[in-house]
Amino acid sequence: MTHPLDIAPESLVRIAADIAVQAGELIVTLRDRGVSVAASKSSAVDVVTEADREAERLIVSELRAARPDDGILGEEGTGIDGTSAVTWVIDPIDGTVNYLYDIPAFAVSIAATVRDETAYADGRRSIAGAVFNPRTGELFDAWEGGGARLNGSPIAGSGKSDLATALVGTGFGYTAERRSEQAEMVSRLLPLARDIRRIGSAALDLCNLATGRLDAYYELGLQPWDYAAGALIAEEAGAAIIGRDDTTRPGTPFVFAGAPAIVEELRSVVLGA
Ligand code: LIP
Repeated sequence: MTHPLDIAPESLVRIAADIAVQAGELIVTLRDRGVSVAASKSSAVDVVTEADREAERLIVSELRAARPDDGILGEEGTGIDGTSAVTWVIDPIDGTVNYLYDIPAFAVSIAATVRDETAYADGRRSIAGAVFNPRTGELFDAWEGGGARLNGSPIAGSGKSDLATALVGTGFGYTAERRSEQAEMVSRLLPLARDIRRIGSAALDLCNLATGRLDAYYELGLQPWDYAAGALIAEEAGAAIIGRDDTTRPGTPFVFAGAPAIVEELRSVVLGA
């Protein structure tokens, strides 16, 4: 497929996958030596570790070597303007609290994105992405129009058609005010869905949606690095991803993702519409 930007997305996904595996191997090595909080961000429980920072340095170095003209946006502060059409959006450890507690649900997320004001709220569209869970060895990847894979094998979402029997993933922010708002949302949903799962990594939530381990997922307040790769993987596996209303693009304001038959009902229930 010749991409209109004369970029071969399938070549980018290989770069994302290879570097995600390298960074994944680094973060588990560091974890096994012992980890501590290096700093906090939006609140005392919104933490960053030295491993986050070291992994981001590795990812940036490898991306710069592979594609020196591209831009890079990283969760831990990297902001490089490129001269090509591609900006890499990276989360060196998505599921940082799980990493801190060594709960095996954290991942390296790397996405190649292009400008597109019609796609996500941050004005980008992912054209290739990889999410790697180094504890499970699961590597999820996708490129635009190329489908989604888990360890090289094609994956597809559940195609669930009723919310009442749907398993729904979600997550909660790091401030008390945001969590109070999210508690009201989940209290509306709980009586109307099979159950919820709070796994603690948006990237893995979206990849679980892509494999059918979840039927839907929503979250308020994600950052582009949380969803950039996972959302592409979920879309390429057949999920629909929408914003808080029909005129708002998905992204930081809201991500509602799921089997196409239930995603709008999920939004209505969560928002109390
Ligand atoms: C996390 C997300 C998760 C969300 C957490 C946090 P981090 O990202 O992946 O879905 O519920 O509050 O934002 O901070 O681990 O990179």
